[in-house]
Amino acid sequence: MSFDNFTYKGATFCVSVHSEEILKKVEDEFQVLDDDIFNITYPKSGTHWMSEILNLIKQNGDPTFVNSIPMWSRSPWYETIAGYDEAEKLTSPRIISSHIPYHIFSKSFFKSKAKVVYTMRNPKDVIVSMFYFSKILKIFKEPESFEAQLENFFKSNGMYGSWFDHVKGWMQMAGKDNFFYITYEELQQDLRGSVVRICKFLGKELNDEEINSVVKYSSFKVMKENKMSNLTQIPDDVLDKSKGTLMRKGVSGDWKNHFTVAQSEKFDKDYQENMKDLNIKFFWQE
Ligand code: PPS
Repeated sequence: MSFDNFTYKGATFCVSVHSEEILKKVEDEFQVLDDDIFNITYPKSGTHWMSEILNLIKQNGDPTFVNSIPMWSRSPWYETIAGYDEAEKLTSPRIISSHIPYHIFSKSFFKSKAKVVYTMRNPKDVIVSMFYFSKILKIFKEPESFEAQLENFFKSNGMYGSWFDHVKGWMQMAGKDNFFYITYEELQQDLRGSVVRICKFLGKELNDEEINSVVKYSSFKVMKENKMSNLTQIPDDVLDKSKGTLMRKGVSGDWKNHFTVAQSEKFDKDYQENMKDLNIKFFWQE
């Protein structure tokens, strides 16, 4: 995947989506409020899914809001040119999405009581998901091959920089009261249990019926049909919907259909090397 890019503080950004001016504002000027909730991920790790879950929790399981307001308006990506002003205007408690690397995150967060939910996904599935998304998002030049996509992953020149830097950066927050991390695989394995854990972290008490409703409306099947969540409302000059969709497969382990044994073994070796300093084992490794 390649695109017209620029580098800001060591991470790669896209000229048509980001600007240095907005990134500076994100870091230095954005006023984080005590009741803000940040939905943070590396791309293709479950951003839309977590956004839906958080917004449904905020609405006590009532789907009216997520069925009537587009994803990018209810929880904008605040580090983007299009999302920054929208995020500032949200009604509190604001749910703000972002792929921002930890070292560029808003400084005012660290003086606030705001919370971060950080969602990660098996990087092999991140690569597969990105491979297909690169074919439909028009700002990307279509990858020559899966092999090329895989190689790029280790070159750190993907959007938002290196997956390893992103995860290791955000994991510096692990153990803090206002930071909760979860994996896409845990959401897959036990969505209801995950929703209960997220509610507990947010201090939000939902009854059984409300939790069931969060689970129902954030399921892949329902989200895929929700025009406000599935990106089908994005104009054709941005997303070539004839070639695919954001809501592609929604499964864990699709990498097994794409990686050769040799590619997988090499990936595992490189992964170990890059992650050797982090003493956290993630769910997909178990
Ligand atoms: S983005 O563009 O970076 O914000 O993409 P992101 O939302 O992080 O990731 C897209 C992948 O998440 C899958 N997805 C889901 N999986 C399961 N259940 C639900 N409800 C759900 N919603 C989104 C989506 O299908 C993409 O994964 P792939 O593997 O490509 O299908």
